Amino acid sequence: MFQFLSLPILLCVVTVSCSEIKSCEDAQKTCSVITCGIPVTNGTPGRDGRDGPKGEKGEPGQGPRGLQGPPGKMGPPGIPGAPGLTGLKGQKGDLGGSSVAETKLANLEREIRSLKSKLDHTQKLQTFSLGKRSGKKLYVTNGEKMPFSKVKALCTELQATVATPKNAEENEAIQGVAKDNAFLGITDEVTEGQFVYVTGGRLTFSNWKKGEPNDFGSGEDCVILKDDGEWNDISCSSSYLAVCEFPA
Ligand code: FUC
Ligand code: CA
Ligand code: CA
Repeated sequence: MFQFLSLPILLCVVTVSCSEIKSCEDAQKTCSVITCGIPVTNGTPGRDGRDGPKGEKGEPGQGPRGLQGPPGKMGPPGIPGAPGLTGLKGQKGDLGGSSVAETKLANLEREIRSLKSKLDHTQKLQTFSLGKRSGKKLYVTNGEKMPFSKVKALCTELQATVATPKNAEENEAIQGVAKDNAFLGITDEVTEGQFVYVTGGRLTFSNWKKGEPNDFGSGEDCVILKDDGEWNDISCSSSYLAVCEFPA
């Protein structure tokens, strides 16, 4: 809506659309077709013209600020920045400010590391000196002869079992270790004539000499590996070589 102009300024009627209405002279400069006339008397005001075009955005108002809207959606991640500068050198540690318990613990830990290292070296040396082969059982003898009960006790003490060949290769390995007749971990003490492993289970391999086992004399419930590799049942109270077996 615009205001009407009063005399002596000429009335102005815009007959073709014009961006803005000022005085008649101004209107003539800017509008395509302008008709001007000299008014005689003030007539009755005309009807309101049509709404003009939307004005430019105004300055921010003076009133109280509205409430802050909710946060917008998170934008995409930015490009990673360049690495930061190297930090400053840290402070020097305290000079032996440890407690008595901490010192003892540190000494014990050092001792454990040392013992582990020595044990590892000893085990390697033993494996080498006994000719231990990877994946193969290890047979060890102290060269002493004793009754079967003593052999069992000795091997148990060593966390081992009495040498027990489960195939020809193992039979030969024990033969190589024992330079004389040696007890095997096999007996028929529980059921006469039924030889079993002392660790449990029926035999899966045997190498009896011809005519053996014969349970000779007052009875023979233990087994020896002879120097030729063959087996004979023999009295458990007789003394023969002790050979212990360690797992593969
Ligand atoms: C054979 C063997 C016996 C014993 C005897 C002297 O009869 O079977 O075990 O060794 O000889
Ligand atoms: Ca027997
Ligand atoms: Ca016999």
